[in-house]
Amino acid sequence: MDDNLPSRVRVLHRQLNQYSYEYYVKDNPSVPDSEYDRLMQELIKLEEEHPELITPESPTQRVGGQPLKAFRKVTHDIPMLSLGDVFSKEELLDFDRRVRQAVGPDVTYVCELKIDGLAISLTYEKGRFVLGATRGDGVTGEDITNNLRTVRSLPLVLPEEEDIEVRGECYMPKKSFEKLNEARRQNGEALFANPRNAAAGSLRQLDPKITAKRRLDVFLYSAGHFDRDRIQTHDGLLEYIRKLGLPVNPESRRCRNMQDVFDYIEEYTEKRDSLTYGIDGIVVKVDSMAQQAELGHTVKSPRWMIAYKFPAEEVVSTLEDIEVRVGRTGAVTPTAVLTPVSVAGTTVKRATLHNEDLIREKDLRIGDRVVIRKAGDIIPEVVNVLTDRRTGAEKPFTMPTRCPECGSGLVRLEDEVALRCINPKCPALIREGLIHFVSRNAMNIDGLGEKVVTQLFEKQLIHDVADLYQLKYDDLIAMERMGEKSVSNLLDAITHSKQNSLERLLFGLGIRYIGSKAALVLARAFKTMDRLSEASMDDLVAVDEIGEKMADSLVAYFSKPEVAALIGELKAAGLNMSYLGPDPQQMSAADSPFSGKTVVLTGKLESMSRPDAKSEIEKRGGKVTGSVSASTDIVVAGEAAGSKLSKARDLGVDIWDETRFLEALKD
Ligand code: 1X8
Repeated sequence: MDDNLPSRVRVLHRQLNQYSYEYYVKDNPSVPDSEYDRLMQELIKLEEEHPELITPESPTQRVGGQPLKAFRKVTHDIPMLSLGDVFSKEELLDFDRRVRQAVGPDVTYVCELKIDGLAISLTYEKGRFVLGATRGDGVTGEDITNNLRTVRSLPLVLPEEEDIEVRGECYMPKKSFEKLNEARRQNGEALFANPRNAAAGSLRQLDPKITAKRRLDVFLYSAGHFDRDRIQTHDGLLEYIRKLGLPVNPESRRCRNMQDVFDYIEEYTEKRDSLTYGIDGIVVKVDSMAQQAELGHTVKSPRWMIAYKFPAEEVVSTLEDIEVRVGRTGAVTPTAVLTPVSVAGTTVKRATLHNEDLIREKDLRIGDRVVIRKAGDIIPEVVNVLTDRRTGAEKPFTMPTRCPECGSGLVRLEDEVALRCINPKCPALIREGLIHFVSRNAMNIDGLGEKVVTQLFEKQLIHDVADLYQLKYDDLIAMERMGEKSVSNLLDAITHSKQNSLERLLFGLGIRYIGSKAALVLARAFKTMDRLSEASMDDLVAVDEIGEKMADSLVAYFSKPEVAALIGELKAAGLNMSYLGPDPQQMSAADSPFSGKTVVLTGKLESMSRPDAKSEIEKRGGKVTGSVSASTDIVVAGEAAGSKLSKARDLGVDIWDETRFLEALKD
C-alpha cells in the first residue's frame, strides 16, 4: 500500500479490498453490503475533494480510463501454449503411459476443471496489477488491462510486493449470462450464443464501462514468471496463487493414479450442470514441476498436461449434397452440405467429411438424415447416419477418380487416406497456394482475398507468388469491383508486405508440415532464407521443436531447382529474407479483424440475414452503423449494393465482398 496516502484513505483501501475479497473470492462476506457501500461512498467523497489522493489501485478506480481506439499488442515473454485434448479414457491412458515412460512410474496428477472461457495473463509488479492480456495466438495478445480491472474478484494489489505473472481463464458465470441476454432481448439486441462468446465480446469492449456491467469472473491456474525455488509442485503453485488472494477454482484434486483421475472425471461429469460456470472438460496435470520440466513441450502444447473434453452436443440434419474441393496440398476433401441447424450455439451449414473412407464406412447418401456434432465444439462433423429414416430416395455418392479441376488421375499416397491431385501444375493447387500466401497469418496482404486472387489467377495475371510483386495498376483496375482507390491500396499493401519478417514468407510458401509456429521457430534459428535453404537434416533437427518430418520436408523443398528460382525472383522483387525479431503483428490469428472497427452492411448477403451479420460483427468487438462516412472502416457489400457502396469507393473505405467477410468470421 502507498505510504504517502493519509491513514484514513489507507484504512478505507484495506477494508474495502478485504470485503471485496471475502465477497467475490471467498464467497463469504463478513459485513452486509450496506457497510461496504458506506465505506465506498466515504472514499469517493474524499477522492472528490482531494483528487491527488486517487491512485490506480484505489477500489474506486476499477472502471477508469477513456474508451480505447484499439487494443495495444502485447508479446508474452513465455508463450501461452495451448492444451492438447483427448476425448476418451483410452487416450488418457495413452497420455499416462507417455508420461511415465518419460519420467518413471511415480507420477502424481492434479485434476482441475476446464473452464469454458478465455485464457488471460495478469502481471503484477511489486504487488500491483499492471497488465492484463489476452492469450491471442499464444505469442502476441492484446492489452485488456482496463477491462480486467473491472473484474471484482481480481485484486488490484497483492498482500506482498510480488513480481508475478499469473494465468487463468476469464469467464462469464451462467447467471450473468442469462441476465445479460435477457436485457439484450428486451432491448431488441442480438443475443450471445453462449457464455464463452459473451465473455469474449465483453473483454473486447474498447470502453471498460461496458465491460464493468458484464460481471465477468476469473480463475487462475498457472503462472508464467514466479519463484521456482519456492514452489515445486503444481498443487503448491495453486496454493501459492490462492495465498496471494487471487481467485483459484476450489475443485482441484491431487490424484495418485489413473483410477483417481477417472473418478474425478465421473464426479464432475455429473456435477457439471450444477456448477455456476460453464466447463467443457477436465485438465489433468503432472504435479511435480521437475517432472514437468523433464517432459517439456511440443511446438503447440506442454507434454505434462492434457484436457479430457466432454462429449460434444449432437443434432440431426439432412445431407443435401457432397461437394469436393482440392486444397493447397492437393488433398481432395469432400464436404457435406447440410440443411442449416443450430449446434452448440451456432448455425451449421457445412461439415467436413474428411475423406472417402469416412463416406464409405458410414455409407453416406445424399438425402440422408445425419447426426452432426462439433468436434471440440468448433469444427462440425458428421457422426453417423440414421439409416432407419431412409425413404429409398437417397442417392449413393462416389468420389471422383479424377481431379475436379485439372482432370488428372487422383492418387492415394502410401499411409494416407486422402486422395490427392499430384499434378504440380493443377490450377487448384496453384490457386490455393496463392490464396494461402496472401492470407493473414502468411504475408497478410490486405485487400487481396480469395476472390481477387482467383480472378487474377484465372485471367493469367499471376502464375506463382513472385508474379504478385509484378502486378501493375492497369492489371488491377481491369478487375471486377476494383476502383482506383482500392487498386492503389492494394498496390501499397503488396509493397508493404515485402518488409515482412522471414517467418511470414516461410509460412506463406506452403512447405509441407511447416505451419506458422514452425516457421517462426525456423526463422529465429536460421535468421535468413539463405542459411535455412542450405541447412542439412542435422542442422534442422538440432533445432528444438523441429522434428524429422519437418526437416525432411524442408530439405526436399529447398533442393528443387524451381524453388531456388522462385526465391531468386522474390529476392529480385525486393522481398526481405531475414528474421526481423518479435513482430507484434505476428500471427494475430486469434484477434478478430472486426475488433474496434466500424462496419457498414449493404446489399443482400447470401449466407445470412443482416441482423445475424450484425450480431456476428458485434460479438467480435466491431460496431455496425447504418451509413457510410469517413469514420467507416469496412463496408461489407452483398448483392445489389447501391449508393453506400459507391460512397465507400469515393471515400476509399475498405470494401469486402461476402467471401472475404465469411473468411474474417472464420478467423
Ligand atoms: C486452459 C484451461 C486450463 C485450466 C482450466 N480451464 C482452461 N480453459 C486449468 O488448468 N485448470 S489450462 C489451459 C491451457 O493451458 N490452455
